Amino acid sequence: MLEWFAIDLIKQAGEYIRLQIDESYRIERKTGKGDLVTEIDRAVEQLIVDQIRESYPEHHIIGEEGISTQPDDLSGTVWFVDPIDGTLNFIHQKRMFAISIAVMVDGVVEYGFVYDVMADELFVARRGVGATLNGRKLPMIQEHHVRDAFLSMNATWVTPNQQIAPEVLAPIVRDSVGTRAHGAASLELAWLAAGRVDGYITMRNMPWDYAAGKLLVEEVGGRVASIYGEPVRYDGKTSVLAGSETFVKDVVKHYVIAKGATPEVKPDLQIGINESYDRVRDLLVLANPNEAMVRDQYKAGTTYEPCSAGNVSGHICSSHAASR
Ligand code: 2AM
Ligand code: CA
Repeated sequence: MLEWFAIDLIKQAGEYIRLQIDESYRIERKTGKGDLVTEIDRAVEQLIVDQIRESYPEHHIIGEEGISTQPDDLSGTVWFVDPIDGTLNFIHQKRMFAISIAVMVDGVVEYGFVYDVMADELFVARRGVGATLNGRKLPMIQEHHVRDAFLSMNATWVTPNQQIAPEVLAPIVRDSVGTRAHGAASLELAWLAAGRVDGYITMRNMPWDYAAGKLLVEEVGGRVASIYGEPVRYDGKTSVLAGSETFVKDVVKHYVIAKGATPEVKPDLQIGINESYDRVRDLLVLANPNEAMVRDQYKAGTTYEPCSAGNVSGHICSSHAASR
């Protein structure tokens, strides 16, 4: 049965991580100094993907490290796999990271598994049946307003960032009982389901970060939405606002909407066609100091310019690219 297969798999993967955690391993940067991947992340994803493929060859797998071919859509059975959620915690703290696996069938998440590897705590959710922690059923969560909530939220979102104006979320930090930054979305959602925190907010998660944790929260009566109160999407990056129904409504109504923040006004990226060489000259020369060559390439192809909040933030030439 799928549930036992997944539990066995996640425990095996956890055992592998525990054996490797004190060994030396390669670390690579992905998008920045805080976005890292280790060879352990990749090895764990490979272990999980191999076993799913062997037992369920017709299923699709969407893994953070992209070991398997990504499906074109979410039809059929899709596994969302994050081999190590909280890679920075794994590297620096050697604790507070999780393996997160969710199983979606025809667009609906049916199972969620979050395994806190070092604490040996396995959270399991089955849609419509409930959520458990190491086999014990989790009770329904308590209702909270922001003023009596203990929150999990990274400091990133109350400093200048690309996703939201800091003044939207800073009052939540001020008004709540306390805020902690735990750094592993799946665990923060699992802890919410277990009543250890009363809310979780992030502006940037991918489906493998939250799909399993979201079902855990929903199975104990909580709600998971975007920061604007919309359903979260499974086809790309999204904000995540999770807590009791009261908490989610309070945040959306009294903080997000009250500040006039909507998905339409948040900084967005628009890509237009560049029609003035002078507008992009400096950036082009930054990428290739040979201006004669740059000018030839510019004339020969099409140049696109991404704009964020009205400012040119980079350029893409048909024959080469540079950005800042
Ligand atoms: P990760 O460790 O698997 O990358 C940290 O606040 C949480 O956000 C972690 O769950 C982390 O997952 C996730 N995260 C970090 N960088 C991210 C990014 N660029 N996009 C989506 N999720 C990210
Ligand atoms: Ca990860």
